[in-house]
Amino acid sequence: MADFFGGKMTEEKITPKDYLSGLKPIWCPGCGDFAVLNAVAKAMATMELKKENVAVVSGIGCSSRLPGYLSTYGFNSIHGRALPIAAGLKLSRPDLTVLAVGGDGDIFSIGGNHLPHIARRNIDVKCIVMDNGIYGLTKGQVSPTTPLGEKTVTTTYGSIEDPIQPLKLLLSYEASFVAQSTSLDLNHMVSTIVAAMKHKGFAFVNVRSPCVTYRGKEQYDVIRQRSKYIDKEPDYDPADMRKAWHHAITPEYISLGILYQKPRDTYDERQLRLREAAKAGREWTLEDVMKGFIK
Ligand SMILES: Cc1ncc(C[n+]2csc(CCOP(=O)(O)OP(=O)(O)O)c2C)c(N)n1
Ligand code: SF4
Ligand SMILES: [Mg+2]
Repeated sequence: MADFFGGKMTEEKITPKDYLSGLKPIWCPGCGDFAVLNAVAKAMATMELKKENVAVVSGIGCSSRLPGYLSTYGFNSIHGRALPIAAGLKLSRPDLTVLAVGGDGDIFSIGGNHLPHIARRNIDVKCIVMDNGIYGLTKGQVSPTTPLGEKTVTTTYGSIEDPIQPLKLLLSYEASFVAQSTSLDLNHMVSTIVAAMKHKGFAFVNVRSPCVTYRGKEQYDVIRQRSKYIDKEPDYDPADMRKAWHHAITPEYISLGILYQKPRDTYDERQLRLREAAKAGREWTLEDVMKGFIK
């Protein structure tokens, strides 16, 4: 039997399907984002999250359509603004699990200036980027993660830009959880997203997710051939920042797994403590607050 949110009222186990809205995705056949949607639903089912306690925020892009395909709360907002909206939501409703999802263009390009601040503040939002190295929705323009020399509709002789490297960025932004996965490996995505959800603080997951239409389906082969699971290494230690840097900058392979994880105080917790301290011992009136602004 379903409750008001379409959730289960009985003791029946929640399944990934319960997190899907039933809206048919309009992604191209073969798009990597299908697998990301499934992984997010599976991760939520693994965590047995109540749908009414989850909000998924996005900007604009093919990948940013993802919240519409879920039955949780969702907000397909404006281009580049998934992170500040997710941050505001988390700070006003700390009880919610808040995800920010989107593409390389949305998160690293137009929304790029929000990334360092949510990371350094360690706001408890889980950010999942579907990194396809292209602006898919607007028909294949060069993006900040398009490889040097790649031909796109705006770089017909090959891109002359050096791409940004997301994992390097996030490590230098002091993100407390930095991971990479790929649409090619559903189980790996699920376990990585579950780990991100369990992590206390800002968690960043870069998902190599092919755009078959504008980067070609051979992207699957490129990722398959170049990937390496870093947690299979004998000396793997995600708390070791030096090793994390090595896996982030190596040109030898595409690192898959949790590169870095070190929990620390979150902004959310500090804000709560600040509120308690401000309230302690005194009643604040509107007049008191206004006086603070007029010297
Ligand atoms: C302010 C603003 N500028 C530009 C656009 C056009 N636009 C929409 S999506 C997009 C890029 C999307 O690329 P990405 O985030 O990588 O998503 P993908 O489609 O590849 O999943 C652009 C440039 C817009 N909607 N709003
Ligand atoms: S254009 Fe690319 S990113 Fe967009 S739905 Fe098609 S394959 Fe996916
Ligand atoms: Mg993209």
